[in-house]
Amino acid sequence: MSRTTIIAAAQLGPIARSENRASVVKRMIALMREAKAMGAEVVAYPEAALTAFFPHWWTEDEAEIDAWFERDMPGKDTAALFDEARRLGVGFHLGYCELDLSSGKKRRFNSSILVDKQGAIIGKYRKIHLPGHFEHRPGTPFQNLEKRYFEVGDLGFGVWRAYGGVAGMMICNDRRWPEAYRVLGLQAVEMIFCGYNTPVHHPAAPDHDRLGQFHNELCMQSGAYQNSCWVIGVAKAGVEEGVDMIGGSAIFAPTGEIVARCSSIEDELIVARCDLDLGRSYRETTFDFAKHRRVETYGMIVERTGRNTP
Ligand code: ING
Repeated sequence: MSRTTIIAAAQLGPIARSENRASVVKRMIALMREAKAMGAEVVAYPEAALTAFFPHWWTEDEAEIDAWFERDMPGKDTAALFDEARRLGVGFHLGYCELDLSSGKKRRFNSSILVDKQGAIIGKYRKIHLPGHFEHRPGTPFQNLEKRYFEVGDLGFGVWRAYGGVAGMMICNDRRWPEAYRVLGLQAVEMIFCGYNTPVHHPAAPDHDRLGQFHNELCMQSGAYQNSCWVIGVAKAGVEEGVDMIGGSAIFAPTGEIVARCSSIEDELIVARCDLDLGRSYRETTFDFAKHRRVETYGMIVERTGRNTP
């Protein structure tokens, strides 16, 4: 008898700078209720799901920057989401901007959490691959200042027993780096939750724009297939403060197939019955790491140069 978990991806449309967290949480609760009605046991929300994606614009005002972060999780506005999850008996994944004061120093991270059906936080991840640039680039149509506003995540890629299996997380640009999936795959991850805010236009490489959706699916299909796991990719989509972002939220099977995909660039829910044992035949044959990987041979070269050629 296979272990199945019904997983929902709750894509969000644009969030205006002026939209407050309470209003966004209301949108998220509506999607959570729809997910529950469709039998979902866990709902995944996008990266930085509570506010507009502020790394798309430049500011040096410390107070303005801090206003985009959550000091507490749950906080006064997100408590309603935790309460509703508990009431419905649904777990959830949430991407948010974390302000950590626990060390006595202000630390800012692009983070995500896994919450169980009782509303308890069971896992946290802090984004490692921060794309974009640190300096202001006034000549471009928008910025990507994640290197300025966030620290590189210091929690590594972890897995947790959750939602009937083994769950892990990554955030947005992480999904373009195969090592992110492999570190989770080496921990026998069965479902990876990944939120994203991905502009259609890439100022540094405009010729890539036409392939944005293709690359989005390519990296998550390969990550799922090469690590015999489910991948749930959830977008913040649509034109947000003048930045057009891709949608394409989807649920990827360990076969590499897409089993559900959003068709809009607004708030939209997709749901899939995920057989957590579907990856087993891949993990025990093609991707039997112990039998086929020879990391002792190529490990040194890749570690030293980051490439296969010395
Ligand atoms: N956004 C984008 C992403 O990785 C990007 C940035 C887009 C990088 C296209 C490279 C190519 O999807 C975030 N927030 O990481």
